[in-house]
Amino acid sequence: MGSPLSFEGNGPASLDATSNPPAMFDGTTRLYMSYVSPYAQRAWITRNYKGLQEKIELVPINLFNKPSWYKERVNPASMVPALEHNGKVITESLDVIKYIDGNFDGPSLYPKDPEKRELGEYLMKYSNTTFINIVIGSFRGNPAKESTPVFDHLENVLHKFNEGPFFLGKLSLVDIAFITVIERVQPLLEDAFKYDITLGRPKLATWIKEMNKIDAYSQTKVNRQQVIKYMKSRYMLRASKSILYQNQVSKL
Ligand SMILES: N[C@@H](CCC(=O)N[C@@H](CS)C(=O)NCC(=O)O)C(=O)O
Repeated sequence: MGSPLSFEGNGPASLDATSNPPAMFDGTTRLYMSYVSPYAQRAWITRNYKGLQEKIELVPINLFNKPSWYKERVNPASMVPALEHNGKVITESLDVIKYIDGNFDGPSLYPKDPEKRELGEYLMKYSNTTFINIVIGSFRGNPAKESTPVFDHLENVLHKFNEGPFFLGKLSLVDIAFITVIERVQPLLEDAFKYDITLGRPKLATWIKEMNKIDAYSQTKVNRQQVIKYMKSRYMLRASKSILYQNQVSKL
């Protein structure tokens, strides 16, 4: 029986501490991921969008009951995602999505235009640092106030290129980097704080709608109620005295 907070997704069953490792470095390209992780989800979306379902095998890892071989043989940092390709392992979600985009067939997810690339680099880094830190930090205080500048910043950037509803105009790795985080923080902000991040932010509202129309993304989404339950347990019940519970919620 899985823990009440672990969940499976739309793909193969997760490997846990009782599972054998795959035959590593046998020529198969493998994406080690988790259905619960926004970082791993970025790589999963990128793989799907580029039509690499047959070329990159998904290897979901149960982060609540992780196999010991994962740290020993795949990623010493013990985190997902990790991509096994051509005898090496690439880690860190932003590096993994850039690697998949640059080294496999399928539609390009990064523009050639230097101005867009520069903004794209900045935004991807921002999605993993300032943005996520401020939004998650605000859950302990007043999110409507504290996270306003970062959502306003996204709204402003979305006004920059008008050839499409996405950050760099056309869909890119930048959109993929942000949507998996938005998918988790937006429901929690609405449910627990009655804060609608799209109110007064028409570009952000349209961007979220457009992202949800993309199958490569929608296939990877986690159920909204599960997200809310998980996010509450992770960020709003930190004082819980249950050690088991603390272990279960320290995965995101
Ligand atoms: N900076 C890393 C963060 C990856 C990360 O934090 N992954 C989490 C899941 S969301 C993880 O694997 N944690 C290990 C664990 O829970 O045991 C990236 O962008 O890939």
